[in-house]
Amino acid sequence: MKSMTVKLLLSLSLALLTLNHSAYDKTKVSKSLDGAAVTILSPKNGAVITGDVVVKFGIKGMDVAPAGSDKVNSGHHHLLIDGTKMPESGMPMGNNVKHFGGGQTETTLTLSKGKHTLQLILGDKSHVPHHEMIVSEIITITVQ
Ligand SMILES: [Cu+2]
Repeated sequence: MKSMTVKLLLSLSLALLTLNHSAYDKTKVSKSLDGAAVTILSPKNGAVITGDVVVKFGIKGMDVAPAGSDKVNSGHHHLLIDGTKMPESGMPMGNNVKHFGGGQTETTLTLSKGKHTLQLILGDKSHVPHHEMIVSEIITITVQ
């Protein structure tokens, strides 16, 4: 009788787990390596910039590879500009971020005058953030 209860509980919790993770199958999400990080190398936080903004992307502990690449422990950069909400775990990032699916490590932005925030997010070959998510600090710049 006791073992039946245990079995029932086990299958119940398995069913719950399956439900919880139907939109987020961790077995399919690319894993990030311990210590992996992305950084906005330039501009510096607080920079005041006249004209176009050249943004340089840094990465350590993982490699940059184009979208679609099967290279292990890799991803491509995504830039969140004036973002208010982080991408969803386990879902491909959409048009709310700029994709650098060619494996680019810098870009030039033409931004309106005023304050802007920038943040990098690494995504795997399918544009899905890794687990754990690899994101940079948010920097604030002023375009004049
Ligand atoms: Cu992408």
